[in-house]
Amino acid sequence: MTSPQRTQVGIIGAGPSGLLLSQLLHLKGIETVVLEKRSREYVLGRIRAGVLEQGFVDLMREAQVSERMDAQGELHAGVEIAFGGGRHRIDLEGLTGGKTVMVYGQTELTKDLYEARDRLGGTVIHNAEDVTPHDIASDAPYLTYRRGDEILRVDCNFIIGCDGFHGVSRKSIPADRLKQFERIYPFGWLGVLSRTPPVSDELIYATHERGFALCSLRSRVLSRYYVQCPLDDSVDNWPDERFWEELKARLPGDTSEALVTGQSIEKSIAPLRSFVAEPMRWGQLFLAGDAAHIVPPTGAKGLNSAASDIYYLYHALNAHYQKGDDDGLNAYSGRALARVWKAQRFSWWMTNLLHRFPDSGDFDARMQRTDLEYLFSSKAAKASLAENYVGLPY
Ligand code: RFL
Ligand code: PHB
Repeated sequence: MTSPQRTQVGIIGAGPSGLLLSQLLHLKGIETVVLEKRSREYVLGRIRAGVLEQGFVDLMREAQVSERMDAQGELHAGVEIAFGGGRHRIDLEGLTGGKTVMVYGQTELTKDLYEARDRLGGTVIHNAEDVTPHDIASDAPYLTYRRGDEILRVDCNFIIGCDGFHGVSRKSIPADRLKQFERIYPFGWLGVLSRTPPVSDELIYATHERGFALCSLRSRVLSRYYVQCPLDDSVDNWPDERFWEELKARLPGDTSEALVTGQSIEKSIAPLRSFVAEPMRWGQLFLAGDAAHIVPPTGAKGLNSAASDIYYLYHALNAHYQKGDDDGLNAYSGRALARVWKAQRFSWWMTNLLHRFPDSGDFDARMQRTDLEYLFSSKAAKASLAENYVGLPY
């Protein structure tokens, strides 16, 4: 083994969580090394989230990576819910005292973060295999990884696990100390990206007997659509024509008439899962983002929950290095989890409200309808949806 590299904070994973934390800490003079299993091209090829809460937008600005987002992202003051042949608008701005969300793709945001890390000379090591945290319960933890035949070592004060749901960091916490909560939903989302103008200026969440559908967008010329599909389905079963036909069938008549279809440029199926691991800290290892929790995408909360973890961690690490104050680090797991569980609740509620569950009966169907009718008739219910959708305070 070559002599160890030394850093202050070792970060596993170069998704949005790992890159954003590394960038924020760098601006405070705190050194990081980011170890990523995949290539940069692979990371940038993933099409995922599109809706950012105000808190996330503010954090991107603080990280000095908001220039393109501020120029090209779209502020959305409302979302719509399509149901029973009509469309009902939730006035996010009016119901929350002026709050909005930003529509800007995770792919673009990740690109911006990579560019900022390059500009400041940040260390992001790609194709790092077999990344392993060691001695996490001691005050001298370290990471090892493999490149080809070479085993390399990074010594650090803290290890931050930003390596997503399938990463190694959560698995490094002793199993008898980790409590995991999980719900797997009996369906997935089939997503299509197409170079077509979006069907509506605002997002439309549609609930229909045939299943859920979502009309989202990345820009005025790039649309992102989803339909609920069986869990064991394959994209091979979904030629573009079938996808457009199914999407149209789930939208109100005037909306499906207005829909501009075209060739898909990406098509994938994602399973839906709710998951939380507690605690989010073990010794000097801290979990953040999808490494610690997953939500079904219905509430647009996955990436935003990752961002709130990064917010708490960034401030806690900064207080440690600048003032020797460890209160934030000690409070991290509890503070992050309190917000995470609220995002879990909202995502679970939105998923239950808008999807068709294969095993549900007449009673469940009527409850779902009543829940929707109540929502559209009650300002308080709409305000509750809006407050959660724009993001609870950090
Ligand atoms: P990521 O993005 O999964 O990044 C983890 C990184 O760690 C790497 N890695 C490893 N590196 C080293 N060693 C290992 N052993 C490693 N194992 C893994 C991986 O290669 C990867 O680069 O986690 P992060 O950074 O926490 O970010 C989380 C978000 O990506 C995720 O929450 C969102 O994409 C979820 N999500 C949405 N969130 C929203 O807030 N709003 C949305 O509108 C939204 N829509 C979505 C979504 C997720 C979706 N899918 C496909 C899951 C829509 C979809 C369809
Ligand atoms: C997306 O644009 O990919 C998107 C938007 C809202 C969601 C989920 C995904 O709730």
